[in-house]
Amino acid sequence: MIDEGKVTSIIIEESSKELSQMAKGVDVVIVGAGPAGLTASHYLAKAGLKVLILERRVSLGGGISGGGSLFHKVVVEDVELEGYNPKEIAEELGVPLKKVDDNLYTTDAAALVAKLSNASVSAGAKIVLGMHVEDLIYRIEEGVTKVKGVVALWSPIYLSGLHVDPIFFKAKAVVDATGHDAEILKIASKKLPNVNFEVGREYGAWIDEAEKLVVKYTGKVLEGLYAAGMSVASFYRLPRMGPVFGGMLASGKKVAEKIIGDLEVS
Ligand code: 48F
Repeated sequence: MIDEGKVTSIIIEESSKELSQMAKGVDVVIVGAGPAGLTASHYLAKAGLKVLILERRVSLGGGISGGGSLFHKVVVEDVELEGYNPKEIAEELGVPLKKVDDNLYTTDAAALVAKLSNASVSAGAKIVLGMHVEDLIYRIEEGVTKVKGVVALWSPIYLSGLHVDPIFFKAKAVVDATGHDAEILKIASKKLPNVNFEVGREYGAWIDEAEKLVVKYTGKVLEGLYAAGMSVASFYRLPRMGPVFGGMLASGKKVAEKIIGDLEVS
């Protein structure tokens, strides 16, 4: 016999225990559970870091699921992008690939979502869905603005427009993996002192350039704040690439390695 009240109390107690632990501080908060955020979380968690992904939707995968105009296949390439090979990363994460051209492979959008999500949680990353990040925690140390965590609201509260105060998650590093909108970089540009940048929108489509440049420019934007995936393209005004996902995987892996280096994980 399963008691209804017990089910609810288990959910609330177990969630609260974890959320309260994570609020006090994790190593990395990743905003957005798209391809870049999920890939980054796998490598960060695998390196032993405490990783929390906050995703405002109640689903994983960001822009993957829609494939190319809702066709259910996506493309990953076998090329070197600034030292990262997307096909090799996909294989490392268990994504089933079919060769369709000289250096092009395809997989189901659903398979990519499933395998990246599995790689993330299996490595130990924690994913909280339905959580909208709306602001940043910061400090100014010796004149330098440093990001120290995020300010978040459950998505239904955010969407309702109710005047409800948010909750906080402290972190040594925050990653903007919010896609085209580069929401966290926009927040930084508007809400943090001594930050002198503006965030625009990516240029039109040019796959070869987009895939290389998005990996090249992936990395730290401010002390404590990093960008991965399409937020990099918006921030640096790079071209877009559509349903080719290699650059997102490579960008996720690169940002993870950068943070691991910066946090000096041995
Ligand atoms: O858009 P998204 O998939 O970003 P990505 O990882 O990959 C981009 C590709 O999907 C595709 C492309 C390249 O092939 O052009 O678009 O860079 O995933 C971003 C996730 O962030 C969530 C959003 O719901 C999505 O799942 N997100 C955005 N803003 C917030 C957020 C926010 N303020 N708080 C929490 N989650």
